Amino acid sequence: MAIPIPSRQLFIDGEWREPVKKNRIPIINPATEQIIGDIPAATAEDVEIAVEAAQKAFSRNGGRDWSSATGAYRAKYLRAIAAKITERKAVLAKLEAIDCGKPLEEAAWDIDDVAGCFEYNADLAEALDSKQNVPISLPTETFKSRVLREPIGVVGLITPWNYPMLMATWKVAPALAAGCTAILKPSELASVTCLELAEVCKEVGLPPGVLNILTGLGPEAGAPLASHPHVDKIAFTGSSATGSKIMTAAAQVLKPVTLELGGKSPIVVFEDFDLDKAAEWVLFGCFWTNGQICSATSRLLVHESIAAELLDRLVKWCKNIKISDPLEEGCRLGPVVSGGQYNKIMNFISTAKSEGATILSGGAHPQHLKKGFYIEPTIITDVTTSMQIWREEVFGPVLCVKTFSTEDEAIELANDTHYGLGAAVLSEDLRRCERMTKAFQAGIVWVNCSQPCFCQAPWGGKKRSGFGRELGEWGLDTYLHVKQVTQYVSDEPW
Ligand code: TXE
Repeated sequence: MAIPIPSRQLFIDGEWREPVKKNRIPIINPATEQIIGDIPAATAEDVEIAVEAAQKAFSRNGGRDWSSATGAYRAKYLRAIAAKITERKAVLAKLEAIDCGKPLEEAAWDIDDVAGCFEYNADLAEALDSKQNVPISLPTETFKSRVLREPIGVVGLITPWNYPMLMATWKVAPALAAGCTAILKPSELASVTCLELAEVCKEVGLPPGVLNILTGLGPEAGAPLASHPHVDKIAFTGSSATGSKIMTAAAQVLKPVTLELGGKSPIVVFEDFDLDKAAEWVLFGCFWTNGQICSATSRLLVHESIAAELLDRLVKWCKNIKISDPLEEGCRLGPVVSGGQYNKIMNFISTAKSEGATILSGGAHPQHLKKGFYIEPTIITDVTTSMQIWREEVFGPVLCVKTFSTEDEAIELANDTHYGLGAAVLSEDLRRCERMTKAFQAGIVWVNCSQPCFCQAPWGGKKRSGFGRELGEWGLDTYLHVKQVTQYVSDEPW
């Protein structure tokens, strides 16, 4: 059953605050196309106030500030946030399912991951305390060198709508663990659970200004954050086009950026792999979260000898799964996030048809649903490598398929993309898997699976899928500044 959407304001300096221009953005339920609430729309004026609050929280004069507190102190807050999120899991999962159209069961997994990521970063924060003043061995005894790891400063975190709370957490948790203070700008298409994160922070008594949450449009709230001279770093997940704009803005003030952008990831299925298991991974890899995953393995490369049998299994699944309101029991595929995304995906499908590809399954709005941004799971064959559907990120429930005959051909096709986020290989021959792993031009490789993600393991891309890593210790490092301290320790005059 649907639940009411809480009405919230911007979260700045530990308080709810109306946006300076008092504007709001409607929330549209993608399953019904109805307006179900609204979120505040921040502008440059609000960014200014939030940056000031974050600066103050980073280093107060006197008193205990976030940046110089111990990691153990910060970890207590991260653990308290994790506990509150777990307490509210049922409500948060529902809100997320309603807001972005994700099946409720998947939304619930995401909320577990959110809590897990805060917990894990609490561990990293504690461990940071013992990683200060690490001595460096020098080829002389005249000097001593050591390394301090300090928080970068005030960070701007700009996030997308496909995993609203989880993508925010991938940035917020390590930023806070490192001792940075932050301004989070979630996507205007799905901000509801990020505003609930603000409520959680209030309840656990997170010091004011440590995390500020500004909802709003990209050009109005995101752009001023990216270009702000007192925001010391930007972490972004989203489209390559917006990533490029953010990097350009950041370059004006020479601030570091980490970018997690789009993808067009391959899954390569060899003839020796069990067909039922292969079908499961291919489907999960492409259609989970309604296909709206940056790392979705949306290009299936299948050995020609098993292509017909595998496709048969995939089509059967596509025709039998439950497509419904994400809150309905057993829903496997909900609507895509917005009308804009719906039209974009439908255009990809019609361009593929007009370029000569075959829509083997799906390709339309499901007939049993009158309203909502639903798209049937779609499988496209007879694809050439020059077609748009092969080259561009669709970000919806669309799988395109090509066959191969040799391992070399599979590698060439797999790497035939500007993107380089994920790649998967399914084969019983582990030596072959190892060769493929090395040959893939991608930041993440899955062997005999697709998509599993753990907050302990590094996440990020190559080529136009971006750079910098999130998660694991690598994720924490992107919020830390390494300071070299070298001391003259000899009694002899220099
Ligand atoms: O992305 P945007 P959109 C891809 C996917 C999708 C396409 C468009 O292909 O179809 O992007 O989605 C903020 N300065 N991905 O339009 O614009 C924006 O408000 C600063 C892949 O939603 O990249 C939001 O918070 N910020 C992706 C965030 O950027 C700006 C996940 C992402 O929005 C801004 C989502 C600006 N000028 C979409 N313009 C992935 N890698 O997982 C927008 N924003």
